[in-house]
Amino acid sequence: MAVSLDIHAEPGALVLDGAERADIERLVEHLSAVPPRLVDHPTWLAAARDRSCRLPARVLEELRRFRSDPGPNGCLRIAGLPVRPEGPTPAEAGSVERKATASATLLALCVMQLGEIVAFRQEKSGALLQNVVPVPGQEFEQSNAGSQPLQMHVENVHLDHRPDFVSLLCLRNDHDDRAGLRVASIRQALPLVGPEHRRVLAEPRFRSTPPPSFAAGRDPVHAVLSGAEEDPDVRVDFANTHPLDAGAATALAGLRRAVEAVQTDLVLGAGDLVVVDNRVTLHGRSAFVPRYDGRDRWLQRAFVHIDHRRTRGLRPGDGNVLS
Ligand SMILES: O=C(O)CCC(=O)C(=O)O
Ligand SMILES: [Fe+2]
Repeated sequence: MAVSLDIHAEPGALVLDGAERADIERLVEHLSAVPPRLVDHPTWLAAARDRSCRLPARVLEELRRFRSDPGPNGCLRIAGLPVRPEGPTPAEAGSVERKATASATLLALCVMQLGEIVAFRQEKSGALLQNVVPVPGQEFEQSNAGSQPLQMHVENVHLDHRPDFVSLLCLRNDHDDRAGLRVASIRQALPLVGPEHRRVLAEPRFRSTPPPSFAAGRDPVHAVLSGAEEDPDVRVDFANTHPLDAGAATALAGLRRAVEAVQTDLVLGAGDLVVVDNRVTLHGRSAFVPRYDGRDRWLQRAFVHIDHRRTRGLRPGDGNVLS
C-alpha cells in the first residue's frame, strides 16, 4: 500500500511565499513574450537559460543542492508556483506544448537550472514539453495517458541516454484529488533487498523493451543496479523490464517488494513542481477516474540532462532532440 502525503504538509517541500511568487510571475511574463514564443526554438531556449539565473535565491539554492545530491528520496518538491488555468485539459493522444504559455515558461525556467532540456525524436514528436493527461480509450495503458495504476519505472528504461531528471509541473489535479505521483528511491529500497538479490541485480540478466510512448527502439540487456554498491543507480521498469533467467526473476521480485514497501504517493495540486532524479528514483502513478470534461488532471513534463555534451553525436544541429 502506498502512503498518501499532502505535498504542502510534507517536510522537504519548498513552499514559496508571496514575494517569491510575484518575482517568478514577472520572470514568466517577460520570458513568455520573447519571440518567437516557442519552447522548442533555440532563441527562446537561450533566453530561458539566461532568465532562469534570476529565479528567487531559495529556488536556485534548492535546485543546485538537488543537482549535487538528490537526498534520500531522490525527489525535489517546490509548491506554490504561480500557475493559472490555461483553458481546458487537452485530451488527445501524444499532446505536447510548443507555445511558450505561462506554465510551459515556468517549467522551462525552473528546470534550466538543473541542466539542458532534452526530448527524443521517437517520443511525442520530439517536443521538449509534453502534456501528461488522461486520454479516452487509453485508460488501461501502461503510459502516462492511462488512469489505472502506472507501474513503477525509471523513464525510458531502454535508453542509455535516458533523462537524468524528470520534471512534472501540476496545472490541475483530478476531480477527486486522488491521483498520486508515486515515487520510491533505490536509496530507501536497498536496505530491504537481500545481498544475494543485490548481487544478481548488478549483473546483465535483464532485458528492457521500449515503453508504449516510443515509436521504436532497441531491447537492451542490462543490469538493474550499477555504480557504488552502497548507493547504486537503478534501471528498471516493472512493466517493461524482463528477467532472463529464474534467478534474475526472483531478484527482480525481491526488488519489487522493497520498492512497494517504501513508495509514497504525492498528490499534486496546481503550482506544485516535482523533479525526480531518474538515476536513483522510480516513479509511477496511482489510479484515478477521468471524466474527459476539460477539467481532468493535467501535468506538464520536461526531461533534463546534466551533461549535454555527452549526447552531441545524437543531437542533429546541436539541438535538444536526441535521434
Ligand atoms: O502521471 C504521473 O503522475 C506520472 C506519469 C509518468 O510516469 C510520466 O509522465 O513520465
Ligand atoms: Fe514516467
